Amino acid sequence: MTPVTYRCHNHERGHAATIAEAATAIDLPGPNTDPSDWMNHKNINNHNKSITKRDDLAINGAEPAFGDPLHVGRPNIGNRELFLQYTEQILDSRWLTNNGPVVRELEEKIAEYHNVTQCVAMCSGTIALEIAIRALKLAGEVVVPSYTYIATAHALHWQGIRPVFADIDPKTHNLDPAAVRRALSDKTTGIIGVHLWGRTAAVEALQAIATEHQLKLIFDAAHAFGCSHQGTKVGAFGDCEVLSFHATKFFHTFEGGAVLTNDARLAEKMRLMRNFGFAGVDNVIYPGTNGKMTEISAAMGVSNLQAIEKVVKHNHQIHEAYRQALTDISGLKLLEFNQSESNNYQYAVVEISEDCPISRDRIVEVLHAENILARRYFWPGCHNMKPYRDLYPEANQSLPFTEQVSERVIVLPTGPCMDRASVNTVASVLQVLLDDAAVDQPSV
Ligand code: T4K
Repeated sequence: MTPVTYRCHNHERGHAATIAEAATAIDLPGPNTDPSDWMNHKNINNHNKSITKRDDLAINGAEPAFGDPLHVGRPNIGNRELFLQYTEQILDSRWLTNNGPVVRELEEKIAEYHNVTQCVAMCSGTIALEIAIRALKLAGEVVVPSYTYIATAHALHWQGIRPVFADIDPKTHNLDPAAVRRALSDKTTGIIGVHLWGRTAAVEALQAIATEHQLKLIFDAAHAFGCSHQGTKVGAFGDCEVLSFHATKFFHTFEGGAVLTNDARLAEKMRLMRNFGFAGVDNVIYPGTNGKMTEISAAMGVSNLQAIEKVVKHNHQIHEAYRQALTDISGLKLLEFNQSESNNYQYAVVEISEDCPISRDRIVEVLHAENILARRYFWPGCHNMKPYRDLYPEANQSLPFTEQVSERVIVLPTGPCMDRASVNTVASVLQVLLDDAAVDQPSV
């Protein structure tokens, strides 16, 4: 491994290049070592209830299907043993943050994994978005989807930029390029596309608009770690792409995020910005912020990266299990991934049909009673959240598909707490509920 070298605040590097090198001395597992049991999770098989009729539902007085709750965002714990060994090493080294060796090692590995030259690790995806927005000098208005996590909009508003919400394509849940064109004004300086659920946005069409109107283009790739678009992994599209490493993400560092790009100058600027603008020990050349990732977070990242193929495989199996189990339930449709791309399969997103005999919110309520903590992401859309509803009350007029989709989506539990049997139990709850609602709606 080539050690990464550049200045860091208060410290000119002179010690061991990477933890990986130091680790050789203490015999850490190498990259080919089988990760410890990342799926070792007490929720697995905590259910044994058969659900075949309405009286079996917790909402009708039965025991919940699951003793422990099933979450949408149960964190993966990659290679636990490796993480603990890194932790010892970090504590012994007393180098805890400020662009330390494990952060640099993680950046190098993530850049390599995504085939880009630059990865700038940060303390959260939100800060990474804010820094990318600032480094690209966005101002005035920026076009974004409303159907996304609130952080995409906040990262703009926080910097005095107006998020102009454009509608989505109801088939992809991603920004509709035609709606983006309609949202442009003479104040527009950029577009932020979101690769929602890890399914990539309309990259070429958005790039064409950005080029035509001389706008900057950022992709919020918070859901899309390791995902590809026409065979190219995220990271290379637009001016830069932003990952989130929050605990609930496919790949996490407890909290964290990163900007990926092939633009070395942009990356250098963002490195400066995340470290208060320090260009040397006493030399501040920009009014920066603190966006740094800690060493312990990076250690979690390196440990998760080592187990990543197992996580993808497990997620894919769970997604396939949902696909099979939900096939015969009319009124529900599971969003598919393009099998010819790299996917992380982190989200199992179900859309209820227009003629579904029961409301989305009632379905979520029934699932919660079974300890199945399904989510209504990203209801009601950013434009309907108080800060933006107060500022831009007219925004809803141009967002019919955002409103429609956000009323119909349910995200089901995935990740290490799930196995095929739990998926089948979730599906049997849905089957009984919908069958029952179809014959006798008022009783459920
Ligand atoms: N852009 C997009 C498109 C995003 O989706 C996000 C974040 C961002 C930007 C910003 O990136 P960050 O600044 O967050 O790095 C969660 C996450 O907090 C958030 O990171 C994520 N998107 C969003 C989609 O989901 P919540 O509030 O809906 O979920 P939360 O934190 O309540 O957790 C979900 C479930 O996971 C719960 O049932 C509890 C369980 N859980 C959670 C944590 C933290 C665990 O079992 N263990 C845990 O440690 O936002």
